[in-house]
Amino acid sequence: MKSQNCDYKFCFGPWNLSEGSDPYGPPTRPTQSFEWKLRQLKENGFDAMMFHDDDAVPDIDNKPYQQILREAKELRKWLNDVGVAAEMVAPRLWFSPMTIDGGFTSNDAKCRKYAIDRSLRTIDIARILGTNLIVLWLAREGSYIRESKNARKCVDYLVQALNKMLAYDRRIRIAIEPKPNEPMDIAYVPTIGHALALAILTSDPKRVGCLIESAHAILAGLDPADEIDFACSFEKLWSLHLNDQNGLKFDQDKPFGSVNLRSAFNQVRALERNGYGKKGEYVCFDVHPYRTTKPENWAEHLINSRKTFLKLVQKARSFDESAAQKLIAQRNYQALEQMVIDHLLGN
Ligand code: GLO
Ligand code: MG
Repeated sequence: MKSQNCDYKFCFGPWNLSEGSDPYGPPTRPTQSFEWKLRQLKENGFDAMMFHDDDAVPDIDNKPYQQILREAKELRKWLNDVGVAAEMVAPRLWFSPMTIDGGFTSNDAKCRKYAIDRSLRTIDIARILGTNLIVLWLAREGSYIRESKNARKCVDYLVQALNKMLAYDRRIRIAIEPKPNEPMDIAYVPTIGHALALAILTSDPKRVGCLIESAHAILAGLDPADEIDFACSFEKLWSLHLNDQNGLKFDQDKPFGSVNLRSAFNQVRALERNGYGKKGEYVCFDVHPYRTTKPENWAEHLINSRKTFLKLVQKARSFDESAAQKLIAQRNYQALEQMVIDHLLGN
């Protein structure tokens, strides 16, 4: 089902209704059930939910295979009943003690096997939830201490893991979500360029694409709109985490457009010109409520991100393209810039 008044479909994940803990303090809001989160999603006009494997099947590492399948089926029924789709499933390869030194690129062969096995369970869950999209945020694939790992070998390990996943189910597509740092000092797949280059090394490059998160591009010193155009040039942008980020610091996951409205406008323009969403792709907001947010305002960062996005779609569609083209032909970029500012300010 599409949201009203717009051609885009929207989603978020259960973790986007986080409870306010940070590395320096405990939660600031009470724990909420998955049912409550699903209700927030539905009531606020979203169409789908993103899942980590253990959002779908909690405590997945301690459950037998048949039980994992059974619980995934129960969840599918629940989602069908409330009319919510599953956008993707992502293996959470960064919580378990087996992934302390990396998932696919751990120095320990047993740990690498754990990461692959768990990713195959993720595929089982995705199949049951009715999505063929597997998202890989390669959180711990990198190093804190450069000499502790062999980066050349790690590229091979990543390719081997992707190949195992691709062979396990011929229908899945893998979207790599690059991020340059945090939790690692430096990640092995920091940008969209790296993700798409890695795809070429796999056994089925057509089924390996990417997911852009605005904040991750900014953390890599890149422009999210240009990253969108780049990925779309390869027809590889299969999902999107819109948010915002105030410069080079910890991953902030701020509401979309809250730091840099002009950059948000340019991201929406890039999506519009590439026809993002026309093949069923979702606009997801990977945003977090502030630690200070009161329980009664819990979902507002999501509601506001969607609201800003929809307003920017209108701004992108009402931008006077022919006036812009005239200024471009005259090389009058100063006037072009002011035209954009006036347009955003509503003058
Ligand atoms: C963290 C990532 C994270 C992923 C999610 C899906 O920085 O953005 O939120 O998007 O785990 O894999
Ligand atoms: Mg993300």
